[in-house]
Amino acid sequence: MRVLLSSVFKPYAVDDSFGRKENVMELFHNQVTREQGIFSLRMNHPSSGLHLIAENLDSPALVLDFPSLAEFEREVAKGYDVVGLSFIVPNFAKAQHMAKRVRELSPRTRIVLGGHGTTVPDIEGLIEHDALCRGDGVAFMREYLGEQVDKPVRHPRVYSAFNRHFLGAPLSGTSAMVMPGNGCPNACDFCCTTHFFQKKYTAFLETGRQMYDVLCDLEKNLGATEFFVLDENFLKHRERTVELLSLMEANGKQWSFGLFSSAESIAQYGLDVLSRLGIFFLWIGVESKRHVYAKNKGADLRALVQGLRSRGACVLASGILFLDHHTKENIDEDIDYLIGLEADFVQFMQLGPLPGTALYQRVEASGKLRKDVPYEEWHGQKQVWFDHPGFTAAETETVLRAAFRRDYLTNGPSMLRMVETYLRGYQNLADATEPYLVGRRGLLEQRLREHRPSLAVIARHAPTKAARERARATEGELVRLLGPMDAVAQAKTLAVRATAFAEAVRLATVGSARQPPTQWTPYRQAPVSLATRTRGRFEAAVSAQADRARAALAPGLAAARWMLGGGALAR
Ligand code: B12
Ligand code: SF4
Repeated sequence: MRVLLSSVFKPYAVDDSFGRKENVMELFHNQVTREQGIFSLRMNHPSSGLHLIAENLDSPALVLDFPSLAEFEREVAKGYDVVGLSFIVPNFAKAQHMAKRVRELSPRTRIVLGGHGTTVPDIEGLIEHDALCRGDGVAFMREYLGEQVDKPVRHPRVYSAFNRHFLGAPLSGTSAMVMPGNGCPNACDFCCTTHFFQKKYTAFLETGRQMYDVLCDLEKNLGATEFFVLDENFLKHRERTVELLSLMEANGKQWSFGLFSSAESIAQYGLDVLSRLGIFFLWIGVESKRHVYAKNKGADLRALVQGLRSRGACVLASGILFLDHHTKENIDEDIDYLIGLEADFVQFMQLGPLPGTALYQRVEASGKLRKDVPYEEWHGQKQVWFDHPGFTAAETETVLRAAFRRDYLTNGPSMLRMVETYLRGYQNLADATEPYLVGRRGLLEQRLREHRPSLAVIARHAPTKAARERARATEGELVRLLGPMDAVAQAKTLAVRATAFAEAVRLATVGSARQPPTQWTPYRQAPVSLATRTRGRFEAAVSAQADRARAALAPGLAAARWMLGGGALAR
């Protein structure tokens, strides 16, 4: 059996018959720093679910991530036994087209659909397929291919992010993806993952020891000491975390982690434990001040955010706009609350009834679901797809954008906040003498040194005087603590100034969309040839040049047409 596992095809974040420009294939630029111009943090993440499945099969498999349609079609034409497509609801039209092309190009190939997009109502009749997986794909694909199902799950070796840029300059460092488990038992009504995995948690890595062994493997083979943990509520499982930390300490591992966790889970640990664990990024679902979800009951979220930041852990606070209780008069209460937490990053997401959730059932039953809105627009970053009593769809777009702008103008660029957080963590450990904590301080120093060259650009170009002054004060404090910048750092500062200028020009002319390069990852089969890999890049470069030429010529052509037509065309 030869298996091809593919993500949906690019281009992403453009208006075409398969997608919309707001649906950006990046975490930060899509839903966090999207209004921060040149200060937006840019990076891509691989389709981890596909790697997890591929690693756990016996059959040879190829994971094709971010292909162009042409690359996908050329691969399909090679005649695979099975093609697995992973998609989410807003990428429905892409998956539908890909399945159709598989049928046309290789009729004998069986098509398996997986991922959150499989919850689309009546999908059975909407997308060509032979099998449909709603839930975990590892067990499903093993069974589908006639392989042994109840074997332990092996962890793939995957980088967590690539194509990482800030101010147009590449960011250094290597981080690996870790997937300890799927699902969450908290059952928040709007949440896709809890519903998709039957409101329960399934651990792939059950103990701290298992997780430790996987991290050692990733460190050895990928050179990673920083890990992004793809688990909806990692800290909920205290025993596993505590065992992991004790193994790290016993073996002198100075690893650091980016995590998702809810306030009630975080509350099980003191700040000291979290700082020893080396958390550098923590995503917390704050949701709303007035509508308090069970996971946030009794939590002082501002104190939590500030406590974490004082230990060098950057916080992403996530909030939901257009909940039932929101009106034009009171929505600012939640927006101000989110901004007032002074987190490093703020995500505003529109309430989105997605199939499979309790929220969807409720909205659908009330007759408020907008069935005329195509799935491409069900992404939460433009207009809501249900009738809200307090807002028109167009108003939801304006309010969302204004919320992001207000956070940016009030708290400054997120990257400035992040450097401030690392600085606070460093200062907190200034007097530490215990070797493990001295190591932690060293890591924070390394992060400060990496981001220091950007401070000069922030100090000059941040949107407000207050943010520019904070950047200068931060650099002043760094001079005091670490000394003046050496020649290398100064050269980097000059380079970042140049890339920041180029990035500003790019944003103003070409726009902010960036396409991730195609990733070909073979499992149990020969590497993909250089010719195959470079052909797509060449095609992409040619088409990007053609787009640029079209954009550059457009005003001239329009003027010529107008003159030739005596202005008639302009009317
Ligand atoms: C990483 C991530 C991203 C990355 C995408 C990286 C990539 N290369 O695709 C980024 C940050 C770019 C992103 C963006 C968006 N995302 Co996102 N993202 C996630 C996140 C946090 C993790 C996904 C993941 O890797 N999980 C770990 C793996 C192991 O689980 P999994 O993907 O579910 O895969 C398992 C099963 O689903 C199944 N499976 C998956 N694919 C396949 C394929 C086959 C053939 C089979 C058999 C099985 C199978 O098997 C896997 C192993 O068990 C999830 C939330 C979550 N925790 O799951 C949201 C999530 C998937 N994203 C979501 C959404 C909506 C978006 C955005 C629209 C932004 C937004 N509004 O949240 C954009 C869209 C971007 C775009 N243009 O497509 C929704 C999907 C909702 C839905 N019902 O469709 C989720 C669930 C979050 C949410 N809002 O609740 N996202
Ligand atoms: S705590 Fe987070 S992951 Fe768990 S159900 Fe609620 S929103 Fe989903």
